[in-house]
Amino acid sequence: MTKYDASSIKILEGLEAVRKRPGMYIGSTDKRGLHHLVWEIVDNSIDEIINGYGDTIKITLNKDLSITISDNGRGVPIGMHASGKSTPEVIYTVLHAGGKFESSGYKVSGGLHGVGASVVNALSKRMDVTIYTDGKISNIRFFDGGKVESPLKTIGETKKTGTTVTFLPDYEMFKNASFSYTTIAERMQESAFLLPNLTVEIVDEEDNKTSKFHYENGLISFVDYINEGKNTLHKVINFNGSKNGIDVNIAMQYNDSYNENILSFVNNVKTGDGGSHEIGFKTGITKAFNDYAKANNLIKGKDGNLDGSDVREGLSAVISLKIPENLLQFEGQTKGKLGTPEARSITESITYESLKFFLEENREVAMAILDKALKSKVAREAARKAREAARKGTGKSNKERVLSEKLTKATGKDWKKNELFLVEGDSAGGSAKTFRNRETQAILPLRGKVLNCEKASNHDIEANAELKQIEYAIGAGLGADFDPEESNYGKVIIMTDADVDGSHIQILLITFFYRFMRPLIEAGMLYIATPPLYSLEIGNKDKEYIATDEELEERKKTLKGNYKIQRFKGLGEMDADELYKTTMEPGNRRLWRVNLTDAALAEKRIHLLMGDQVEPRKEWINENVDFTLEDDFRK
Ligand code: 1YM
Repeated sequence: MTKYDASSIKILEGLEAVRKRPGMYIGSTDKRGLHHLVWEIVDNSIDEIINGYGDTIKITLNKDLSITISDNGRGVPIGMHASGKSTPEVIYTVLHAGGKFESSGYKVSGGLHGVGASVVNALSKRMDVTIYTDGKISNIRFFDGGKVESPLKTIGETKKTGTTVTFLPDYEMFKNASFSYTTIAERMQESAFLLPNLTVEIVDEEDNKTSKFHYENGLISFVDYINEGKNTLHKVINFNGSKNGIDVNIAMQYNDSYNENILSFVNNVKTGDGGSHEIGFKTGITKAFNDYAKANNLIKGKDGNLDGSDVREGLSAVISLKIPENLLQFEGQTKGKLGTPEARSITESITYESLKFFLEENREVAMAILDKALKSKVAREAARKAREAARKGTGKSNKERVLSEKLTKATGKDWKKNELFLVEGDSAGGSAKTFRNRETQAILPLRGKVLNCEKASNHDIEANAELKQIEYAIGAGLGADFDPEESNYGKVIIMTDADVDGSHIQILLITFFYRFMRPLIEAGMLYIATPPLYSLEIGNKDKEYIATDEELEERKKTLKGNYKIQRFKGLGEMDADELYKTTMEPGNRRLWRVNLTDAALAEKRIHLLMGDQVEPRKEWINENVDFTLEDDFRK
């Protein structure tokens, strides 16, 4: 018989709190939250490997929708805890248990990480932990959100060491979510790049897929991977150094594109919003290239200096820092930005010294990169002169002419409040014009398909009338010259039909913004409007609008008697006032913000999905798109 004493009741209350408010512990209960459970368990394995124990992690997606994660570290300690319970029982049932989170020198405690294995248990239908340590195999099992089904017991002998955790998420809480092989594989591949002694194996029992990641060359392989399929100017440059307990490791390589791709990590956790280490790196490379260019008479005087943006054109780089816990500072809402001031000066000096040395030793590489940077400088200065001329009135006419034909401007002067709608088709554009908010909303109708910027040459893009209109309407430049602070609008909103063509136009436009106005996306200024799919009329009541098929199904269950459902095939089928009310009016409309959480992944996806190589695209689509879910196309 189980005895419930005061401490057991407290533990159950703790786990219950997690079940009541899962979002507080794992962020959300969608796909992202579900995968958070995996990272929670995997991070314990990774910590063990970083500390020098074990070298392999295996993840299996089981047919019964549970997942198994195992490592060959020391194994979770199996001794008794002061509370009279076994250590594993404490680790998997007590919130925030695990003294290890304070003790291990490099653990990052910012953000959502490290909330503990007990949170995973609380949100699981079943959890099974098998530990190989001290010559024994020990097992403990839980059910229904962390209740002990079978306490820790020895089930055999072994010479191995390690930990294996299997859990079945409580899918009542994670409705409609399922584990994604691709998501897990991509994240684990990233860990394998950062930890060169790690091997990760991933198995999907349902689809009979497996992947294995191991990269002895670490960051060099990471940059090779980012630049895969691009024309690179030289071999990957790799350097590292260490000062005051901070380790810096950097790999970088230029390709012949205009895109900048810098990824940074601190203690193996991605710093998606950059921070002091990225600033140090950027300052370091700018100085090193300017010094080299001056020493070799490629530029003269102060006016000749290369800008940071000049030396980052076509650059792919990965920056990885190890910072002791007492120096760690994270900033920003998502704690994705490094604050640690020392990281800036240390990264800058290691970058500057190493790159300076490298350039002196590798003249050909130095000249190839500088040639590109100097061209960027010329283009940047020409663009600035053109802008200044436009401001003074000269050269203005072309821009005005391009726009006057198409753009319906907003009358308000506060750019942050103003919105630019890019509307599919002239007829919907016309409706949008009549019923917009004249003060804040501007309308630019787009005719037909937009150019695919991933396939087109820069010349084609420059000559494309539609894209020119967008560039001029926003008025903040293009490419390296783009500055979101100069934008005429606080929001740029893509409004297309809710069909396959509309989705295509969306992705073509997003590709354009990603390639040529990426800071606009990074600043959270790009949006997608979501017109309703259906209208519902019941007798003579006001029309209702329904956004998705799921919502329609739900609504239908509550309907009795006579009603009329209309499916909108396009924006043009709505009356002008309907379009405004449902899709454009602040407060009523639903906008999706386009965000860029994973720049490296976005880069590869855009290249893959919008580029000119057909086979890899087909492969990816076959693996990742579920053709039975017609609904996905609208999203
Ligand atoms: C599949 C999940 O959890 N591995 C794992 C966890 C631990 C240890 C080893 C470990 C850590 C330490 C000492 C230590 C954990 N230990 C604890 C605690 N894999 C997985 N592998 N001995 C073993 O950090 O000192 C929590 S997790 F709290 F007991 F130390």
